[in-house]
Amino acid sequence: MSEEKHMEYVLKLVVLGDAAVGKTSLINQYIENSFKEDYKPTLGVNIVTKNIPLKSNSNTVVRLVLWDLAAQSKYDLSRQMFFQGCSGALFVYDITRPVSKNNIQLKWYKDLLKFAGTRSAKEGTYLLLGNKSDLTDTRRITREEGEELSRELNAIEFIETSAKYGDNVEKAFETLVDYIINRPNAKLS
Ligand code: G3D
Ligand code: MG
Repeated sequence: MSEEKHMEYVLKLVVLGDAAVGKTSLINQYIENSFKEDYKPTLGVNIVTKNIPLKSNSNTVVRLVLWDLAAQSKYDLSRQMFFQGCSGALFVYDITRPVSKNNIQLKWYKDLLKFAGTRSAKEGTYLLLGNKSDLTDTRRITREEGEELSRELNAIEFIETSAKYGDNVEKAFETLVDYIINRPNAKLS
């Protein structure tokens, strides 16, 4: 009996966006009950992992390591560490709060450039998410405005999500993972 070769990739993804846009809710919705949480108070981050089988190869497992800023993070001190070794990012804004969208450009994208390096930014290994799509009555940012920002940032894709109801949540994470795994010269460890 021949032994099957088992492969495991480890992918670190960072989730970026203003407080209360729904970063933790998106991760919890995606991870469901299978999550392992490892809160590092000194870094101000939650690190959760999830193993996902690769659709194209059943012997290959991708271990996702998701880094999420805690609410009261001393983030300014640990940014370098936050971005170290990351393969991709999810930028999240709240469709009811224009300030949270403006800060993607003013703050979060700049941080990615600064701390993850221009190479990573140029390769565009990140998605833009407009979260809370269920809040139709209080929406203040149109889908078109989200798409426009996504083009400006050269993001892989723009997706509206509802972490509350799960709409497009799996799609968002898997679009990013598929892109990273399948692109040429994938930087995986
Ligand atoms: P953060 O991790 O980015 O700081 P959280 O954000 O995940 O803690 O979410 C902040 C608040 O927004 C939470 O409400 C959460 O339930 C809510 N929220 C997150 N995603 C959605 C969504 O898709 N739709 C709606 N309607 N609400 C969402 P509370 O009241 O617990 O502070
Ligand atoms: Mg949070």
